[in-house]
Amino acid sequence: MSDVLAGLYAIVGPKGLLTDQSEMAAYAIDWRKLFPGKPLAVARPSTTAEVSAVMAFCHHHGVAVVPQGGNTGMAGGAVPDASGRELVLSLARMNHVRGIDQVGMTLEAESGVVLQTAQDAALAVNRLLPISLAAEGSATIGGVISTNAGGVNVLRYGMTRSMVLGLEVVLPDGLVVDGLRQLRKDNAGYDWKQIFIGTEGTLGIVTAAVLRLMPRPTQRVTALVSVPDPQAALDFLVLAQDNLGDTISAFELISGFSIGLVHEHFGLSCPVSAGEWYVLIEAGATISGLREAVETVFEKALGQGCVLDGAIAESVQQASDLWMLRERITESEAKESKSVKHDVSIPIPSIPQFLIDAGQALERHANGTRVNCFGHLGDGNLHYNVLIAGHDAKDINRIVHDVVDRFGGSISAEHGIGQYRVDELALRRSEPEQVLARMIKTAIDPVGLMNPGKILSRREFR
Ligand code: 2HG
Ligand code: ZN
Repeated sequence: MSDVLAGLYAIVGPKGLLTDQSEMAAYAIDWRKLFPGKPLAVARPSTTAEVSAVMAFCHHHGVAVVPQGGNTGMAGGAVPDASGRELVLSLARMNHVRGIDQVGMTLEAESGVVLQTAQDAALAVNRLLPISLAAEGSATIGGVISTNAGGVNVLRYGMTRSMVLGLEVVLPDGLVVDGLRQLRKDNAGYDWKQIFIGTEGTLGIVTAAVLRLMPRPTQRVTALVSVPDPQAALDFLVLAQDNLGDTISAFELISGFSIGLVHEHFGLSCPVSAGEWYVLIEAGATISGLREAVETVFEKALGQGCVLDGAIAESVQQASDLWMLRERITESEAKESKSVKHDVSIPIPSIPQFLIDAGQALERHANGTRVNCFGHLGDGNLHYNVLIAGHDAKDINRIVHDVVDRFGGSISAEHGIGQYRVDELALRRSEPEQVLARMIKTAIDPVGLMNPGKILSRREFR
């Protein structure tokens, strides 16, 4: 064992260090298998003090560290490069929910707690942790914070950032910064926690968090409707906003193509007559009358012609079946073909025109590609995934992102930059924005040891 491995072993003990290639395999590559890496080792500390000691040790020895949660990310942000010199620091053993405050509506959890475990802990005291995404059975609190994850409830509750009240982080040199406050209002100085949310472990390691909880809706109405086109989906959104207000928690656009993939690969049938596009809408409330209100919106929408057909779930099981049609899209796509993913934000009224323009641009430059489009229409976030037919991923990214730029959009709404979008980000952000990003990185991680090559190019920092 090398001196470095022996030093790490002395800190985290036998349960906390993996060096065997087969044991490290799952930590070495992202789930889409796009970014195979080779870790120096995998450290699995079980306390903040151990994380701090590992970081101080790595800082002293110039070892780069790649933090990893559930490894469910879409952009290769949590895996090491192939050099065999980067240490993966898995937070998986830091998996305790430390406490819940029902009155103050907060939950404190270590960063390796699986999102679903935290959601269940909140439900047990009749509260809601509204961060919700398809990977919630494996994604961790630290991971969703570090990527500022979105998901299906952003429309009502905001991104992960809006749920974070307090953070504990470990800086690249091992300094522990404890900001685990439960306060709703706290203007005492810099709100430093914000720079660790969504920066994908490039500035430090999130070890624990205090999250805001919400009242748990006692009634929930879930419906799937077919719509003639994306503009009609937006007309339906306006009707829903006017009549259901902020009870709407999810408003998901699904293409007929996506529904077809889920049918093909999981045998799931759609209860609504075939359309080019669909919307999955969910509303929740703690006072009565919600279902009647949704039915009224549905009637109006049918009358206006923005909805063609629809089904309102009659039971929890039916609601979950409708959600399966949405949640299985990513896996169906993976079974169908290789794909070039785009996770774009577009100003909401421009979405129909964006879809037309992006389709035409692909036709011009990459004829014969198929597009799996779905996403969080209520937030202006589309997953515009191009199923590859012998085209270069970089070209496809460029074509789609050029259209995104024309609409003043963003090339990453919720998945982050990771290593997948580093070059594209450098093209799309202004020079002053890039200067500022480098100033922040250099101030906190001057040696460039934190998650190298993620968000910012490796060339600039190592
Ligand atoms: C979702 O909305 C996820 O289901 C995954 O963000 C999107 O597979 C994708 O591109
Ligand atoms: Zn998504």
